[in-house]
Amino acid sequence: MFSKQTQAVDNRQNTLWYKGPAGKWQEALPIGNGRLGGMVFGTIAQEKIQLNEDSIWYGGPKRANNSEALQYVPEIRRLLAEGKQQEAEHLSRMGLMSAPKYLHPYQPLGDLLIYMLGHERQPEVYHRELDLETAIASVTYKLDGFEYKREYFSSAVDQIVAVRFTTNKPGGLTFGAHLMRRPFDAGTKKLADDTIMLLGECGTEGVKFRAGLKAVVEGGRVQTIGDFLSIENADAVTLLLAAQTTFRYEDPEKVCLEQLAAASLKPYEQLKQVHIADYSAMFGRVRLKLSGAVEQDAIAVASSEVLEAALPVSLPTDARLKRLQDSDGEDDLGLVQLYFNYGRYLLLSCSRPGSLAATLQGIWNDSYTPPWESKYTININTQMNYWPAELCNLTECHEPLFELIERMLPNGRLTAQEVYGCGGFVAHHNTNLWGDTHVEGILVTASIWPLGAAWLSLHMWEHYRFGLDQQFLSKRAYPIMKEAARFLLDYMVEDEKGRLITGPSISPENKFILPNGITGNVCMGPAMDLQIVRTLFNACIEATDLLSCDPSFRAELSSALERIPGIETGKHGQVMEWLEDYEEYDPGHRHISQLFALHPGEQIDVRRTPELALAAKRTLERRLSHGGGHTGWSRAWIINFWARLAEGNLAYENVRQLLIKSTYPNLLDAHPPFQIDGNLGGAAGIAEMLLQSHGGVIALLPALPEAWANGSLKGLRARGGYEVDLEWRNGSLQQAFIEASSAGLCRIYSETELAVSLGDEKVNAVFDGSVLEFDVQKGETYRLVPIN
Ligand code: FUC
Repeated sequence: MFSKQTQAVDNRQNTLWYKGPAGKWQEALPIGNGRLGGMVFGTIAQEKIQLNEDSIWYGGPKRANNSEALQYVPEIRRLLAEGKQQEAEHLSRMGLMSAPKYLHPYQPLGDLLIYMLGHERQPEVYHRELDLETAIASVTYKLDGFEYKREYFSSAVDQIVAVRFTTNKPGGLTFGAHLMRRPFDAGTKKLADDTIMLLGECGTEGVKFRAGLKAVVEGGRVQTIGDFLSIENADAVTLLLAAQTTFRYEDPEKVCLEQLAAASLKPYEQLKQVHIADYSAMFGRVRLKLSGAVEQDAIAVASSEVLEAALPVSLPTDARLKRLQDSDGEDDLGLVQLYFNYGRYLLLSCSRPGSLAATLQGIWNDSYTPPWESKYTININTQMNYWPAELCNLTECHEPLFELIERMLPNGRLTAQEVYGCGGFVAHHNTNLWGDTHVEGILVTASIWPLGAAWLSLHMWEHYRFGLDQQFLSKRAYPIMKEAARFLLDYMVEDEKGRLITGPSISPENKFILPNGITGNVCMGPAMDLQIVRTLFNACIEATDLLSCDPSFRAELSSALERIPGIETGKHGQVMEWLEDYEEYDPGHRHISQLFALHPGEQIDVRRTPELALAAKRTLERRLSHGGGHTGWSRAWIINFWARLAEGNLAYENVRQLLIKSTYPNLLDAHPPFQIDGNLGGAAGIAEMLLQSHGGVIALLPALPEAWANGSLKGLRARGGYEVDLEWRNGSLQQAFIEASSAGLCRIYSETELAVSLGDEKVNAVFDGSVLEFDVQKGETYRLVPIN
């Protein structure tokens, strides 16, 4: 009898490692428990751990809808209809946008700095690493023949960051540790001989925060001197850091002290093991092994065991990346695996139940004025952060996004009423800690875009589609989707051809050139808007069927759908980005919004709509030939697009380009600067190359590149409540295991017939030449093998 393989884990494959400390932030290693994060530099004499807490944002809520907007929306539409582009944009800027009083960025908490006595020398040996299997960073070095080790992790269980120092030199640890405060923070106070507390605030309307640092010393002693914890002649020390803000607690100091007290009662080894158990239970759900072409003999020897990737694990990670960059893309499948696993690690470390949603930088930001305020840009970036959540079996990491959407809801209702005179829920291209939804900023290129809530609400629908949680659908997803759809029904207008269209809006964030040479952004009915509307309305209709509710709303959606323009192709054979076949101002633009329907949407499909799929291909080729994919996230989206187009080699080429052009030595994504969307979208893209489940069918190895001829994969999820394991050889599926979480009809896309079995029993399946169908029972795992 065949059973699912348990794969042996080799930690070296899932470790980022370096021969020296980080010289700059882009070399430091991220740790995080969703809420509390650090960037570990690993410097010997003066260690630095740059810290973040997810609710430390400058300033308070803005709730600043432009109070005059209501009267100008029809006026802007009229100007657009009359072809008065510049006048329409001029009025949009003044009439719709909320004056930015001040920007409200996500901010750092501060730095934990550690000054070691007598360590100002070159070490004899040095090693720094981040183990993705345990979510523990560590540094080991040798000085004067003595060994020193540091371990760093952020525990979701104990809600603290722990930094552990050990040495084989008796009493060999003497150092001062302090929390570097920001110029505008109140300072640090002493709470006990072993505890200091940093006091901070984020402007008069913003949150106040506390960060407590406590030393647990073995041998030697601890006292405070000035702002420092002073540790003398210890054998081992654990530094515990807790941080909280008034966003969650009235008295953050009290909570910090409770968390420090609780953690300090546990032996370090217990803190560590509990952290590893909690983290690895989620991280270990998915395993990916990739190998290139392997000789037949080797395959025979390896039999059903997993083939090792060609891994230069002996090279430090930065050197390995550089090798790829210098050779312009020589295969390093181990690095691809590492990048994929790092994406899962990062999502788990910056978005967990109880934390806030991942910002543009996850939780890792060292600037008080970060690019784009390190907030939530919801015209692609925040959504991309969550693409791996369901597919890569980290569904609980999606929860903070749902809470963000729910926090936005009351604001979005007000914005819908005050700006557009509409019901329902609207949001524009940005939101923040407070879930603001107004038309933000002064940039017409980005701001005039009221589809943010609609796109985000589809994430709740996707959560349902993957897990089939009826309760979630009825209590949380559908009510939000319905309000996002309500807004659109009220907001869309009829054009001169009787079609229902959105507008004023934009195609993020590209410009078109009108026949008279004038360039513009603001328009009626850009392609992505209409694709999102169609996706959302269809999802709502399906939800009303599943929940047997709202027949009149359902009817309203159905009749609206009949009047919404479909996807059109233009003069370059491309998918049109706007309702008219305008020339793009920037044909290589980083946003490829008109392909929403290809990914994450599914109206364009290689099998169901081959002509549109061809147009999507032309669109990508056109973007790329004009320099597209130049930001990390754009490149990551391109991987997902090629994967959906079943173009494995092109998808892989873009994985390589992501690593070559848009990746820092710590493997964080370079927009540039650092943005986490490229990491997370890239990881999702790699998964999407191997498993897809849109359009009602599961596709196994839909975009397998030639270079990944052999490999295996365990634990990805497919829509319909499935978990999938795959094994392939010489570019062909060897076997698949599909575990069903509920009874139903499983549909697999396949070019060849597959035999289905459950244990030793054959399962009846119907194959029509492209789709294999068989009934599944809840909790059972089915084995699929090609019939030769
Ligand atoms: C969008 C993108 C930019 C950047 C910003 C945060 O505006 O166009 O490239 O990622 O979001």
